[in-house]
Amino acid sequence: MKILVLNGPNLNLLGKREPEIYGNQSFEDYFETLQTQFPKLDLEYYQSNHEGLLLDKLHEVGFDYDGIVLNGGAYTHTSIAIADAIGAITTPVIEVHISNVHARETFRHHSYFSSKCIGVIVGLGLDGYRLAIEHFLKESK
Ligand code: CA2
Repeated sequence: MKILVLNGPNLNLLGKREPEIYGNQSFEDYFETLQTQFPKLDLEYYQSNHEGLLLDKLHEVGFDYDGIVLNGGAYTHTSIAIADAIGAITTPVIEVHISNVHARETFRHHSYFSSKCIGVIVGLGLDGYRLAIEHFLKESK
């Protein structure tokens, strides 16, 4: 089973700044934990700060992989192009946000992605990624 974890802009800064919102662990470290938690899965991680590269990655894997866990960062609230890509691909996507976006600024309350995703997990910290993968695993059985 192949699952892509796809992170958008600024998520490469996790663990370096704003620990009160995003925690103090880097995503690379957390991804190693995820791989040990799901040793039988083919897990891939990709992060980009560039909208077009995120689109290219969705197009690349979105007809072959079994699931995509997407934290689009701030593009969640701005990108119709990424929303269109999620709608165009056949691989199911789960939207994840580390922070509870609904308890933050109003501009973070709207997501262009949510209606195109099979589910949304917000505010549970990095554990949201694990929960999304658990869901894909459960659905495949
Ligand atoms: O809560 C989330 O996961 C977000 O997707 C994170 C995005 C934010 O724009 C969304 O509204 C919610 C921002 C990621 C920035 O990550 C940083 C990490 C450390 C230091 C600075 C930014």
